[in-house]
Amino acid sequence: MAMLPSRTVLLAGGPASLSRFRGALVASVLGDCVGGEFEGAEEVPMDRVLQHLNGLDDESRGDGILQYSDDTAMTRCVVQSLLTRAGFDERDMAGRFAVEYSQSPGRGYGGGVIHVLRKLASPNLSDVFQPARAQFSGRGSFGNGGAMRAAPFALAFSKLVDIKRYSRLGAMLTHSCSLGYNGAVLQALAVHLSLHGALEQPDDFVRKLLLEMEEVEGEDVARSDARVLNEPEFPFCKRLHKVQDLMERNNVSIEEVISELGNGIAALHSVPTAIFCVLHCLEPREGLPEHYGGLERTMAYSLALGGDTDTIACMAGAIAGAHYGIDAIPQIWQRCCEGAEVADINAERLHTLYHQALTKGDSGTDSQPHSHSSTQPSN
Ligand code: R7I
Ligand code: MG
Repeated sequence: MAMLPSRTVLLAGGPASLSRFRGALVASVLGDCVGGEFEGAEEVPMDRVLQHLNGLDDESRGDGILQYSDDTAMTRCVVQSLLTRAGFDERDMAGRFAVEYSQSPGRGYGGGVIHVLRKLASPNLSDVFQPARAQFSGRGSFGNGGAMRAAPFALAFSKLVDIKRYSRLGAMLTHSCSLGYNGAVLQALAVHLSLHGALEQPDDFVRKLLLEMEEVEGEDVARSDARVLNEPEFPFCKRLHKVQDLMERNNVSIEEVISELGNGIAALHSVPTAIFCVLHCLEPREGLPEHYGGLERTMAYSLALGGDTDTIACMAGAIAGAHYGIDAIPQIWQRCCEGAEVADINAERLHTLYHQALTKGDSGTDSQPHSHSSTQPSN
């Protein structure tokens, strides 16, 4: 018997459709912008979250009222670099981060990363990965700053090997600890799978992530970083197993999600959390408005966790947007967010680049958007 396409497939289009590309980039901006309100709160009563989101429907509040933070600022740099260079170029990307920070330093950057961004502005810098390596006594940052800007790698490259390689390198420009850059790899993989419809089978989605991350975290450097930071080996895989456990439970409280997965600025305490938010909100949930679709539920739920709300909602937004597509994001919400229009235009450009590369690859004339990398970062 032929399977009928699901409602999401009908709405969002097939794998890697334009709607999914637009959904991913625009919903990541949305999460960043709406999440700013609750950043740092311990846990936010759902009533307050819904009040905030309902307030966005007030036409009189004007366009672009919610400003984006470093999440979107850096994501835009990644996108511009990938588009301009038609692939990964670490010097170009690093230069864009430095210029963006110098022009607009008040976007809420992490306390450590600003030192990297200042050093990246130096014209005499020969190794653009060096400033990140010097962070935190030479261990590098484990913050989620690499992961928050990882979605575009899944929209520029179609092969898993490229997505893993370049999302890692892109993150290493500021985050050289494996607990930082592997969070970026996990986030990019989640967006990639979602873009290709894998959230239609939620259990498989997590199993596929686990399969990839077991390889990623099997590296010696990841094992030794985990030991040094008093984490178990395969820390992201461990969290993905917790995601599986939480998915199996009928009733999961927000307190349990926070205590099991975290809601903090470490990549380990936020990327698996964002993934769980998306999975949990695939179905209607008690406490969330019945008229909300999955994208709206994901936004509301991410904010209710408190903590690093803008970044968790930004990452959950990218994954959910790639699943539900652009039409799932209320127009009025989009209009409230600074940078949503630019994200939409960029998504279309990435979609063109992605499919051009695929066509060339298929005809055997070229492969994928390529690398201009001259150096490889040492660990
Ligand atoms: O990771 P990053 O770019 O940003 C993290 C969050 C995001 O939500 C941003 O939007 C922003 O709001 O902050 O910033 P980093 O400065 O690299 O890391 C953030 C913080 O994590 C640092 O300021 C430290 O407090 C902490 N941190 C560490 N502390 C001790 N040892 C990160 N790595 C370490 C470490 O190795
Ligand atoms: Mg943030």
